[in-house]
Amino acid sequence: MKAKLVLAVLALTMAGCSEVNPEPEAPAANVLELVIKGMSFVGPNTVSSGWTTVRISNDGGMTHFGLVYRLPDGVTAEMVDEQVIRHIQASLSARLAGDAEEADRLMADMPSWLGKLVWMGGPGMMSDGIVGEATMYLEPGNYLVECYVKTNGVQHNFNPEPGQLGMVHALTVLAKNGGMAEPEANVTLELTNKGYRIVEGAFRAGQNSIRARFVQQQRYNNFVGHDAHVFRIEEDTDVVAAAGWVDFFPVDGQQTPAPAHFVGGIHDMPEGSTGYFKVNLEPGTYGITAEIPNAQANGHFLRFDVGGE
Ligand SMILES: [Cu+2]
Repeated sequence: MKAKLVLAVLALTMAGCSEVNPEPEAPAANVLELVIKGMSFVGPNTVSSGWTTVRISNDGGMTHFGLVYRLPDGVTAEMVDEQVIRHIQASLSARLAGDAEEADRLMADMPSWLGKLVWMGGPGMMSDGIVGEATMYLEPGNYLVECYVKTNGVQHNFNPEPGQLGMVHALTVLAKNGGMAEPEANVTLELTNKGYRIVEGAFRAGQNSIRARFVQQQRYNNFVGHDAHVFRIEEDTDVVAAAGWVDFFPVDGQQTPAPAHFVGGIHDMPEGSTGYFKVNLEPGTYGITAEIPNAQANGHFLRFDVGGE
């Protein structure tokens, strides 16, 4: 009798356990992990759709980034390489050689589908040793992850070998939704035509998750738009040089070595969209700047302080 009762109680308790305390389910993660080897991204070429984290570990010895963009139907990585990247590199080489006319001609000679490439975020400027991370909502389709920082007058996305890609990584976002939840954030940053505004929260020491709201967006010189790149301001940092360095268009724009320590950020996204990025910050002073021409004069510069714990 007693044994039966104990068994019954035990059975009830166990049943109760499985109902009240189910195995906790780990939240779904949908992450594309890339590393940098020489002038290439290395990692998978597919990821599930929906909220998607692109995480890039940069221990390649120099500053890089990972712009993510969607290709229109019928446009391949090879077409981007041949008709856009090689033209821009040839233009840069002509300008460095003093032939401004040829440089301008090459920049004007772009395929009609150029305007249909959709910049969809991706990790911003990362100095050596930084892990860049950006999270965007990606629809299924064909994308590229690209870095076009310059070293010795050569863009990282350019490979002098015909038919070979540089820092251009083909990515297929699959129809299957990865089920990842929209990230949380401790800072909400708005990007408008006038610049940046922190509308909620504050930067802190340690890991930060920033919600970037692209309230207004436009293309400058047919290529770049509002984005956010975060750099550390030390006592000896030339802030004007660092804020201006991210401007892609001058021949020495984005030319390594970078004049400051860049800790990450997020690239352009379409007006009305929201993306997230992470930066790990030590106490100190930081600046946020954009890839657009004359970022600081356009208001696209924000200085902020991070206090100790
Ligand atoms: Cu690079």
